[in-house]
Amino acid sequence: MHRTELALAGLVLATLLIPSASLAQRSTPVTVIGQLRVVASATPLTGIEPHDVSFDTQVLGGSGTVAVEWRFGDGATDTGLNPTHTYGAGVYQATVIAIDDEGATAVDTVEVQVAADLVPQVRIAGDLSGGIEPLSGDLDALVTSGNPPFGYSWSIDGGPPVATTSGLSWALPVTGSTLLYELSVVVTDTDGDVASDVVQILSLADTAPALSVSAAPQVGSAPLSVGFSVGILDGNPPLQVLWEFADGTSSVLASPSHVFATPGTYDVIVRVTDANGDSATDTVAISVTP
Ligand SMILES: [Ca+2]
Ligand SMILES: [Ca+2]
Repeated sequence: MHRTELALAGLVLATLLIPSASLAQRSTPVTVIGQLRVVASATPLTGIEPHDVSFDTQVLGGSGTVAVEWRFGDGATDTGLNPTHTYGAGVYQATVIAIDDEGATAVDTVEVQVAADLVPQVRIAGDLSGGIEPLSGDLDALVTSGNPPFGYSWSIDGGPPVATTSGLSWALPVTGSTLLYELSVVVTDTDGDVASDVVQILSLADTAPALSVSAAPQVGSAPLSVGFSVGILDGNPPLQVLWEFADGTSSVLASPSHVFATPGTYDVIVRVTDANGDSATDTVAISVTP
């Protein structure tokens, strides 16, 4: 209720206390003394330690001089109408007591809630595994403790903020180079305490394999046993190797040996496929004589 309304309510109460008959019998105006009332208010009612509260006292009615005393609920007191008080963490019933010259008393109470000052801690969770470019994913800042609400600031490699929410959807640039990125978040709680975390994400350059095949011997009489090998440059591991010997057989060994039983010319093909599907082939001809 607004103070003005409270004051009006007090006046109405005072009017009701006057017997209408006695008013009519008096020939001179009377001084009306309303019932003593007191209204306590405080602001702000909630906060974080150390929490400064301003109190206000509204005294209505009463006879003569009205004295007040605030009891803040933590052992401290004050006799002013508008005291201030600093609280530690806890829930307090702050009470104001008013006493007039005739010993009438009135009491009112406000509750003050003060939270402990906590320091946040933050841990980044989400897509952290890295891999072959282009890379993208989602991260979350998991905050424990601290005083909400929290502010967030994400950055990549110490650059300007890229997001100010608890989550980050990130996409790393395609550079053609293998680079280690640092993604970090700074969390600030409502009273300015700060926490941070950082994660590293490895972005691998996307390369395609390049091959150089070798075989020995490449010519000989049947049955001819040939040893094969392939030199591989680049490509993103793991690499898969497939040899096709042109006689209906194949091998997935890196350096297979193969026996050609029947005379003829065989165009042996080796295909290497990397982790993200890039592939290359090379061939070598084997001549088997009778
Ligand atoms: Ca805090
Ligand atoms: Ca690749």
